[in-house]
Amino acid sequence: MSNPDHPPAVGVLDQGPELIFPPGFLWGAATAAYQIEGAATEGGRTPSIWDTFSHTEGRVLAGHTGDVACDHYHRMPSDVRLMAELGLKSYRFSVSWPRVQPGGSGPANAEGLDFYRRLVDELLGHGIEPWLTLYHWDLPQPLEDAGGWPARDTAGRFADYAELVADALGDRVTYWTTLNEPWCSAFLGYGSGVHAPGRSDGADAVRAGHHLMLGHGLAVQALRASRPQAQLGITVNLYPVTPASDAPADVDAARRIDALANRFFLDPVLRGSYPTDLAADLREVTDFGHVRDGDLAVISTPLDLVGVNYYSRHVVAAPVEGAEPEPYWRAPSCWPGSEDVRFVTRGVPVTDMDWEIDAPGLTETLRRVHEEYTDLPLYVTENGSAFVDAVVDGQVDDGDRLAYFDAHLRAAHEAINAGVPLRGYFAWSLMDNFEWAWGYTKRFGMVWIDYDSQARIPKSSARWYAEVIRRNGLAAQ
Ligand code: IFM
Repeated sequence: MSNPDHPPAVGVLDQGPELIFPPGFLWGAATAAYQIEGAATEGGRTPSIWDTFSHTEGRVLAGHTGDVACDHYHRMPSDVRLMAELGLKSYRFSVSWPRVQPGGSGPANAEGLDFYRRLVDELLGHGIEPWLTLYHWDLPQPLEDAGGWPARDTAGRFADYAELVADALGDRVTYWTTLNEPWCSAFLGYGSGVHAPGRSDGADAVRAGHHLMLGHGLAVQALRASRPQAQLGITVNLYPVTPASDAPADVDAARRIDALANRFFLDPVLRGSYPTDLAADLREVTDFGHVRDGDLAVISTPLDLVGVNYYSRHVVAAPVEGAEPEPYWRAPSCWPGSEDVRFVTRGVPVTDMDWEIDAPGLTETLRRVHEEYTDLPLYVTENGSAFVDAVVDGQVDDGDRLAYFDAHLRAAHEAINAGVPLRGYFAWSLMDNFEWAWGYTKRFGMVWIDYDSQARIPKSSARWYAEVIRRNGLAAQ
């Protein structure tokens, strides 16, 4: 019902009752260190794999790097004020490993940790709950030089780093996620090589995935020991995988991609085992000899929450003669053992990333995690869209992005109605930023960044989101 005290959200017709979320629902926005901080060589920070990769010709579009990014390192207090103006209840950020532990091992860098102490204090001072992600893809370069994630030792280094961050920030941060999207680190970083460190070997990708999860489990154990009150979780990027038809070969293609995209991580972390069909699919790639006794018990160390990042759906089909392999996340090298599966485009609206917009897929994904895997509280730790925005008369009217958020929040609400213990939602992203191999050419932000002047302009989606947060829900259609 339209309520004079609660005016309709910008751009959305208020034709029915509001869709209210549960009390205490954690409304937030997310970013990641390399994508926004800049200050790549300041305060004792040393290079990560993304510094090396982005400075290597031909790796990132237009030669963009994260050297300056959104200059958040220097503008942090005013960025937090902006978050407070939007009414964010929580802010999900990541810690740059090479900023706080240069080189990836040894003592902490006090100056680096101090940046995050100040950030957390600013957030708490504005009543914003800090949500800390330990690893959002910026492995210190010396650890890559020593073998990277395909090397088992990297898992142990990650646990040491987690302990060091917990010592510094554990008294004031409640929510911790270990890894962000280990699929991307493993399969884009070591399989297709479109992400740092740019290596391309199916067996290495599988080993990297295992050691990322091992590092996650070891880090959870270290954090649990030193901070028993902390809420600990992992963030995985999940996709519903749908066969293009009922034909058995298409159904089997969907099973294979689901195993690599979703169950590769969900099963070990939440069930303590690898899916048996995955091992069979990968038999030509690896014998899983890198998995040692006890690893899966560590990987499945109990958690307090699961973070789900959701962007789109995969629709797949069996291979056809002569089909052209497609680029990026459809690249065959992302899918060891399933290189010949075809990704099908349905002709539905897409974002500027060419990702199909599929809000019901969010309901489906959340329900699946809850119904097949866990009763733990779930959080959407990322959801959002890139569109081509423009500043007109000092404003950015991003109706497409606003509609994307609106549809996905409705889908999230539907999941709650279906019994999913969804406790929060983080929009990706607070601000435009360095979109990895796409550099600054893709804008995901609710806040426009002028990369020349570093001016910030909240887009219409930001104003709309502020209103959603204020009323703890949104207008029904
Ligand atoms: O920008 C990324 C983010 O770093 C991880 N999740 C997906 C986003 C959009 O590609």
